[in-house]
Amino acid sequence: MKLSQSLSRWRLLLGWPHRVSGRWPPASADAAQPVYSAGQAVQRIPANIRGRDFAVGDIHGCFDELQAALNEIGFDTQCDRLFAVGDLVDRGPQSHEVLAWLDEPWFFSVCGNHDYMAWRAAVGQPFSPVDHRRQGGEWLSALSATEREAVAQRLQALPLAIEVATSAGWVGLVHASCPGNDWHELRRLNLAELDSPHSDAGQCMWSTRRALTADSSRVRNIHAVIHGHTTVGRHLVLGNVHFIDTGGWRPHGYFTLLDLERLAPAARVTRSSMLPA
Ligand SMILES: [Mn+2]
Repeated sequence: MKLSQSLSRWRLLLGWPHRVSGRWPPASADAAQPVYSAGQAVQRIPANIRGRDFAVGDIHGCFDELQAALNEIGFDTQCDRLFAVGDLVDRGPQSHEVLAWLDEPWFFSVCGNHDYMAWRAAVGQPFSPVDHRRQGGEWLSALSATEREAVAQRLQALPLAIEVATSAGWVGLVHASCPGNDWHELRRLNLAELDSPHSDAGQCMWSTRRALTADSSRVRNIHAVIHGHTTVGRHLVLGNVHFIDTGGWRPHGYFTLLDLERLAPAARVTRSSMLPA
C-alpha cells in the first residue's frame, strides 16, 4: 500500500478530514487558545413524564428538513423533547437559525466537531488544523459581530455529553465516541485537550473508529449510547451503541428520529392515523 493510501486510511479511521490545512499537531503555542468551557461536560436530564423523547443525528443547518421529519412523527412541542447529537451548523443553508432552535425548551444538543469549530471561528480564534470555511463554515462571515457573539455564547454552552433518563436506564448522547468504552470517563475529561482529536476529549467529537471497524463491544456504565458524526445508510447498532446520522443534511439522506424509550426509529404518523377515532 502506498504511503499516501495508508495515510488516507488512517485519517478515515480517526475521522480526520482529508483536507487539512495548517500545522499538525497544532503548536502548543496556542497559549492564547481559548478553552472550551461547556456549562458542564455532562448534562443530566430527568425522565420525560409527559411525552416522548427522540434523538436526531447531525443537522448541519438543515432545519427545514428536520422540521418536516418532526411533523411526520407528530412531534408535539408541548410535551415531546428532541436531543441532537451535535453538528447543528455548517454545510446546510440555515445554520444561522441555530439560535432559534437552541432557544426552544424542548430542544437539547451536545457539541459536535462543527459546533466546536464554529465557536472557535466566531470568537476570532479559528481551530488551526482545519479550514472551517471550507468545511461549510462560510455562513458565519455573513453574520454581524453581535450575531457572531451570540452564536459563540450558545455553542460554547453546549455540553460534551447528555444523559437522559428512560425507564430502562440512562441513555447517553455524545457526538462521535466514548473514550475507553466507559461512560464514566466523560466526567474525567480535560476540555483543554479538545484541540487534539487523539486526546480522550477530542475523540468525543472526532473519532469514527467504532463504526469503521464495526466494533461491537459495549460501553460500560450506561444503558445505551447515541452517536452521530459517522454517516450511515440506516440506523446502525454496535453493542449498545447507536449510530443515527443517516445524512438528513445530504441530498439523498434522511433524518432518523430515534425513540429513546424503544431505542428504535420513530414510526411516521400517517394521515389516516391522525384522524380522530
Ligand atoms: Mn461531526
